[in-house]
Amino acid sequence: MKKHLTSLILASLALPSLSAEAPKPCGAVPTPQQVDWLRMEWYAFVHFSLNTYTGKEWGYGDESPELFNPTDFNASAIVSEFQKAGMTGMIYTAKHHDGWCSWPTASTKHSIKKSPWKQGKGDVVKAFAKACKKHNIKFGVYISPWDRNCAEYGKKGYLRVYYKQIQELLTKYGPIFEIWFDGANGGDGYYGGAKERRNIGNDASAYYNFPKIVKNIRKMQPDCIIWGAGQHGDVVWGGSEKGHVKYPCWNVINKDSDQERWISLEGDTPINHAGWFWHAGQKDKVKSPEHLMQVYLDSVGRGANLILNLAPDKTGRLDAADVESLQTFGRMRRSLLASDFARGASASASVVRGDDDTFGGDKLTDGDIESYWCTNDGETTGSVELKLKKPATFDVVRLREQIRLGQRVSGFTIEAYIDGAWQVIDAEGKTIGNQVLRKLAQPVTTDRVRLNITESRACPCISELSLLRMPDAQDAGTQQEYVFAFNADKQQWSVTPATAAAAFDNNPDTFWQGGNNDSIVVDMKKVSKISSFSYLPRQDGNLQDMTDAYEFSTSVDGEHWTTVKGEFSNLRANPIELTIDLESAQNARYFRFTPTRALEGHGASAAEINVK
Ligand code: FUL
Repeated sequence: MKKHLTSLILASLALPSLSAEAPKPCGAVPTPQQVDWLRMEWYAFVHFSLNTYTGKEWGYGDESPELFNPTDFNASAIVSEFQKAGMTGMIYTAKHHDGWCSWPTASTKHSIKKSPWKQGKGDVVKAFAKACKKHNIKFGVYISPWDRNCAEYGKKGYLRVYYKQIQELLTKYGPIFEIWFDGANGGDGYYGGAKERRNIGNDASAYYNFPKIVKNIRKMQPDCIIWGAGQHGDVVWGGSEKGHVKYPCWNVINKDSDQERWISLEGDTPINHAGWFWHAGQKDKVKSPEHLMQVYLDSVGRGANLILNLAPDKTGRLDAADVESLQTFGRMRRSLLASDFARGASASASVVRGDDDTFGGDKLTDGDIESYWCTNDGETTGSVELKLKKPATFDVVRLREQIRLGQRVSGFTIEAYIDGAWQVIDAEGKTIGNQVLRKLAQPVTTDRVRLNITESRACPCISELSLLRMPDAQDAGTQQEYVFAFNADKQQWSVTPATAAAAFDNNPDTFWQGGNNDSIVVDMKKVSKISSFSYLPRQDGNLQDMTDAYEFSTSVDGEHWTTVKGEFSNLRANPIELTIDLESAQNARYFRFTPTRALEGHGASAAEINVK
């Protein structure tokens, strides 16, 4: 900004007759903290807690703190991988839904003080905060509002506990760049032994009093970005745990009203198909670097940020396969952004604000994110033609708006001069915001490119146009996007009812639909040892009749059964295959799967069921 102001002043001194005023902001503008945050682009999520040791995605709240005992946890080694990959920060799940606090809190006894690790003297939050400082990346915390351990959850008493926890995290560990208030709230839980269902109603903000929480955070850490908290914070969920953010992507709520407010989006996803926490056997389920690139294009490349989860295992180390994919993607991203063929190109604009060079078309290619090309007030369309120093081949176009003046553009096209004629290479551009990365259908070679702004809420203010080249796919071998937990030989099995065959056909796209409490019985034709089973929910994006609680039984003779019950966690946000470990391995020729609850509706469904 400073640089821009200086050039504005210099320009007006040199050419007093051609100095134009900067445009007024349009709609809501981001705070300086929100701008800095958007420039961070991507950072790590770390889910590491009691669930790491139980194999669950959501703990019930009755897990013993004794479980937490990593033998080889080295926060610095983990954070150095993030830093090496080019990530700009990390957020740690200091407390997940099971309520166990990974720092020595005074708010509850359900904490690391009761864990054997470092004889109860350990502090995972401190270890990560320190490591982030050492490796020069930012540190943030996730602190689940829902607490399935606390006896007072759902009542007033819990709020005192929760506020204390937030205060501890924001006052004892240095600067926190982002605090995450997860949206999953209320439901079954241990709740101090009550073992019941507790609901906080539809308005989570009213129960937790998020306006008050936000006010207090601003006092304790004015630069901390607040994720969630209803819409009282700075950033909200991108809308899927696949990391994709919808496009067009507006960074405002209540758009075009006097209540308009700047709220950015963050796409979140685990690097591993197995889930947010570490799970045995997950090395075969890591997302490929190419998959991660697509996630990056669908989040950062749509004007949002990306938080990518890596989960330490029981020893406290990251999974080698996860790290390899992360580093390969990190190199691909660096290579994508490294050369910008548009840099220094000469420009001619259809219109320049007040004919003032300060707002000229060449601002698109000067490498200065603060300077921008701009039209006159009221002119909401315009184009800039770029002449590159020499022809270049590119397949990604990056555009950035000067977001300090608000998000404006809602339509653009890009053309290239190919074989003696202008050809549209991107006809579908909508919003820009902090940045869009537009992947073209195929690489284009040219020395002339034209940007056309076709629709904007006010005169467009475009700060950068870059022409980039996507590096080649690194490892086509890891492209496979769906891997089942186990490769059971299902061909020999007989399934009752026969309509349930769709849940045993190794095809994630077909699924069985039945009624709640309708059991599926499988005869595997021979006795074997079963230590776990896995369930893949319907994959068609519909939550109706999606089974999220079960009874699972095993039997040697089909008459005497051993049964376990449980829930499939987090399916609403992340309907992935979940593996359930049985407490002890069972000899079985038969197993029975009985759905006992649906996320929505009263029916039941399953896309795939596996045993091992
Ligand atoms: C969700 C949670 O329920 C998941 O367990 C995970 O923490 C994810 C990041 O957010 O809402």
